[in-house]
Amino acid sequence: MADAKAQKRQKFEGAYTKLREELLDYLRQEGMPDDVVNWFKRNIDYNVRGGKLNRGMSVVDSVEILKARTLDDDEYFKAALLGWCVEFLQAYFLISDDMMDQSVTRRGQPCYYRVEGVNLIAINDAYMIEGAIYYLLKKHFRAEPCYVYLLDVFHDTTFQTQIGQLIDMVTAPEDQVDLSKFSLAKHQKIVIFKTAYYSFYLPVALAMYMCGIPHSPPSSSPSSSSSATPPTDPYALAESILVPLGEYFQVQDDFLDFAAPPEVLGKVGTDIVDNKCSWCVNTALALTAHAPAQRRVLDESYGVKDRAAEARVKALYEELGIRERYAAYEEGAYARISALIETIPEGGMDVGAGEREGEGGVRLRREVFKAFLDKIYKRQK
Ligand code: GPP
Ligand code: MG
Ligand code: MG
Ligand code: MG
Repeated sequence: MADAKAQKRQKFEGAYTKLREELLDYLRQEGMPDDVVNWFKRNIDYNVRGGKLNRGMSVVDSVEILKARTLDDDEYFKAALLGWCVEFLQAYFLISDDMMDQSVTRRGQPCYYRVEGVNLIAINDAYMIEGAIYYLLKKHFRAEPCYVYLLDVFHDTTFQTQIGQLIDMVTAPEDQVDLSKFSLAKHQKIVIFKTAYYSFYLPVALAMYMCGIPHSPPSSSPSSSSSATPPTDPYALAESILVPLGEYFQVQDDFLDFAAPPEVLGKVGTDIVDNKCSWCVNTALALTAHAPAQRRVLDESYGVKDRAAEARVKALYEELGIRERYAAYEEGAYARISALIETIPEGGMDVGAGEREGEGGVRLRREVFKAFLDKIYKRQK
């Protein structure tokens, strides 16, 4: 089992080596000096690989589920390319975010802008990683009918993530604690825009476009926009499931930052000390709305760079029963998302996309979404 997972990752990493060569070849063909080519190589190696690769590999998984068969070599490479483009997008975000947050480490090594000799060149390096996405898409998809949709979805999710980053920066500046700016409603906006679109919707939408799933024309009946009726457009349907899933994932991330033992989580949580607009503090704020003494603990100790202050906030979280609140949230989220997934017919939704001769057409299947939900439900790290 663990072996199969390692093999899958290795195969995915094989595609990276090929894509990196294509990018470096382009620079060489344009006559770039060796030190420039080597700088770019170090940039992408440092920033794009070495993450968990969950987002990227989920594009491949989704294409396999949609086609309901093993991919041939060309299909695999194309799906992996789209997956790597998601990883490139994430690398571009994280380099920039670490500069804005003045963070020190990422993935167990110094943040890229802190590497000797990099500093503000990291800004251009982040832009170049973004530029590489469009170079690779053009090279491999320009002649395909889905090309314009791939461009659109990358542009749209990039802008959504930038909006999410802005709400985050404005709501929770690290050096200026003001808990009156926080609320669960704002938290929801931040996590949906900053995380859910690019981490959950983007990989699945890319897989769907690659499989040739068309948009359905907007329905003329006004009732279709009511929340009781699932969207008829397959992309709107996917979004209606994946955005709540992404939101659940981030609430979990916030909870684990406070509650998971560091030896299990693989890092020490810093949300309290860093004044993060986390689900935990927003829940605590809601619970202490009529308890001034407990609220004072938050006002005096949240976002304070001091271990004792952090311990006081953690003790208050325990007193308020944040663990039990989270357990209830998790059950509710699981039930809600399962119900959304079940709006897809059991044998899959007919999306009118053709397949190779002799094979069944592509259908939008529950398994695409279940695969995500099962990976996340009750995760400990
Ligand atoms: C990380 O959030 C930030 C993003 C995923 C989006 C950044 C978007 C940009 C347009 C730059 P974080 O700062 O809350 O998390 P971490 O702890 O990983 O730094
Ligand atoms: Mg950050
Ligand atoms: Mg940030
Ligand atoms: Mg976190």
